[in-house]
Amino acid sequence: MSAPGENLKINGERLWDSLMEMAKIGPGIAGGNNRQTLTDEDAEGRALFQKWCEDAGMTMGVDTMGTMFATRPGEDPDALPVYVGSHLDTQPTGGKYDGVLGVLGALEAVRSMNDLGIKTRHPIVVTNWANEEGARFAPAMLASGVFAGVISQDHAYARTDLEGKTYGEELERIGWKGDEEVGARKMHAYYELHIEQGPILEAEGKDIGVVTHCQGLWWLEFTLTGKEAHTGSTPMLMRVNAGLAMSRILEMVQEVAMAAQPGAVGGVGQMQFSPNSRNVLPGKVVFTVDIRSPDQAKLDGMRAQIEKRAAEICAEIGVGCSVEAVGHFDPVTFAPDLVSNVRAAAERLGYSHMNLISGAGHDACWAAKVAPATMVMCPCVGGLSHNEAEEITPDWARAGTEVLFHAVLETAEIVG
Ligand code: HGY
Ligand code: MN
Ligand code: MN
Repeated sequence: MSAPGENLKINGERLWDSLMEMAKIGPGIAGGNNRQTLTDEDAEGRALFQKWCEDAGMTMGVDTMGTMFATRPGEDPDALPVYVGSHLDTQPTGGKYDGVLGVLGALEAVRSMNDLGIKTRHPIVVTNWANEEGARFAPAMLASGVFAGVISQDHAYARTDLEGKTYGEELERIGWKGDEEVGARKMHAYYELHIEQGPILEAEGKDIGVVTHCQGLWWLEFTLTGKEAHTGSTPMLMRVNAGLAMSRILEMVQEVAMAAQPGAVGGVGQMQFSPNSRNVLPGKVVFTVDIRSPDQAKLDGMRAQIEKRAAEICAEIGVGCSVEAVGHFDPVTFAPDLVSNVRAAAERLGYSHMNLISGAGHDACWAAKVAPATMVMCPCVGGLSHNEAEEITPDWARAGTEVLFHAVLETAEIVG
């Protein structure tokens, strides 16, 4: 099929209204969102998304991990669907657009197909992946990881949040455990629109990121075992201070990541002290080191260095040290044909664009294991994300969605 004409546009106002409507569900305390996975707020957002999909003539399926699949029929009953989606769950202090733009942008593409009376050979499936963020239940991209067959559903169901609730229990509790077998669906292709969550596109003045790759990731969960003791009466030389060991490990992670520049990041976002009392030295400290690089050797080299040096630091202080890899994916190369569709769509529509490696992980990284997949990115203000002040412009949202729309139509093949 020839590529769709540059006149095929989406309804940017309708898209923006839907983004703002969804943002009312699970509001944060500073203008963003706290719609964490499998919370009542997540359930409310899911219900609204389902209503919108059904209003657009789609039928909803849900799998046993809670991922939602809204289908717009194609003309060829034998043609595998083109999947288009992202995630509606947010960080505890998340923005209004991370993930949400990809789900509602995909919905807008279908709404626009309806407006324009477009028929496609392949069905279109708008997808809301469960638990992309991994903030409440580690790891990130949990449901898409089960879908791709790299994480077992049993493992996923047993993941616990900080209150000890399990994924499986919470999915049942909110009433969004579907009946479809995870991964039984087969994809012709997968597209995901997402904000960049970094500063490059805005700094370069580009409307569109043509995403060629995504950097790989390790989440290393350290458990350090010290000795609970009085912070006042315990002499310094008698302490078995797990908190001190943790601080030295954090400093070392920074050193390792800086020494691996360019193209490497490392840091810690979550830690727990136990008993977490002001005047008790911690008996246990648990924290997750997040390291990433687009270069496989660099990524694995950082992991090896950090684990080796952490063991040395703990031995020196006399603190017990164990580490578990609770999240991982290798660097991803997206499907060149789909990447070309995105680039051609941006050119046809007159949007400035550049190749980009995604710094953040996305469900597309796991979808790429089971089907040709790629991403479209738009800038975000100051490159800020995972912060309630995350912001984009309506023009960026429209441009990204319009490019997504055209690339999807190219793959789904217009037949009438
Ligand atoms: O961690 C990530 O890269 C994604 O935002 N879940
Ligand atoms: Mn995201
Ligand atoms: Mn995120």
